[in-house]
Amino acid sequence: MLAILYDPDCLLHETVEILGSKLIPALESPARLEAILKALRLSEHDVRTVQFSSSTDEERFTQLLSLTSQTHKHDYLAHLQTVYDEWLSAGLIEREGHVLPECFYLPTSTGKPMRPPKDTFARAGYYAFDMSSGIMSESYRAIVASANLACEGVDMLTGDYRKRATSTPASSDVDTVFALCRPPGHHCDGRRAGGYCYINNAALAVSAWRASNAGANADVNAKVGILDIDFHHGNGTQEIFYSDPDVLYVSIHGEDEFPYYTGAEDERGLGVAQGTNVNLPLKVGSSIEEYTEKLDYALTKLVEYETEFLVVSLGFDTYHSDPLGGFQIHTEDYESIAKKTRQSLKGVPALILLEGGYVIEDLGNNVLSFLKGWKSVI
Ligand code: Q9C
Ligand code: ZN
Repeated sequence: MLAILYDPDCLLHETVEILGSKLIPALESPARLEAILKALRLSEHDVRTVQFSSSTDEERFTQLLSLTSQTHKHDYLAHLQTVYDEWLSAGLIEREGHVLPECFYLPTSTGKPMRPPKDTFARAGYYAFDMSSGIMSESYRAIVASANLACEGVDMLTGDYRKRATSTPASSDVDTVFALCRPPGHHCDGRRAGGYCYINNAALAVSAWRASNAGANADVNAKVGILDIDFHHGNGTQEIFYSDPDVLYVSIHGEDEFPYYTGAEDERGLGVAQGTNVNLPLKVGSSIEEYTEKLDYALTKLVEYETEFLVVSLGFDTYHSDPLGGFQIHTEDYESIAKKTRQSLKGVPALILLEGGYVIEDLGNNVLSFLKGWKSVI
């Protein structure tokens, strides 16, 4: 059974970005999630609403922060939580303003350790790698809600959900969870936001899954496969697991596209993790046939690895008319992509995390198409 998770707090984050020299509403907008929800509700899909509040569910919040801190540095997480208020009290922005970076961290040859600048204004650049990761009044609430959905998804898959929930039917038969995460996660690493991402939801899911295994006296190092099919390379996820042999990261993405400095085929993992990072860059303009070749190879890798838990970083910016993408992929193709994926990894518990996808009008149908393909495999 497939369950879909949503938290209304994920709608609260609404920031701006720079296009050319103009400040515009960020393409990663609440309207994306609203469009998906609308399509799901008009169809037969049952969406489970999780309303997480850090003030009422303190225990959960503590657990979430502790799992997140396995990936993200404490000072980075504190920055996400406080920078908006600090800018506001310093008079740098008005209430409806957005924190955007000015100067990024400069690597130097001085041998001095990295340290955050004393200046509040400057700090935004220390904790980001681009200008598509603005922070407004409600961003932190949405970031936490999005991260929590990834954890709730893992809980459902591992059965912890049964212990926590009282009114929901037994969920032991849930083998796939689709978490409607917003903001997305695959671009941010341990200490930097970027590409609309703040907390790496995929990495958090891995931590949650390992914690649950540890609690159940199961293999903590059991193999996790991450299939990243957002149009963009998941530089953050790659970075986080680059030396980890227990996670196989496989990504199909636009060649030489954002985030520009990562995603090449020769990035294969380090040391004992050599071979557990697989990048499959694909030329802009590629057809579904060319895409499918890469997908087949990606799936072969995940099967060979003997993936025990699958995380799918799912972006719909591979869509033909996406403003940030460049593949020739159409609505019906998501059905075959999902079907192939599920067929290859049938029976493996799967957590699907929403990443990008920016054509609001077609996003709902693309999601429905993907779900149709996934559910067709039984
Ligand atoms: N001014 C994801 O798809 N650059 N992130 C936007 C437009 C950032 C994409 C440039 C693209 C980030 C999750
Ligand atoms: Zn993307």
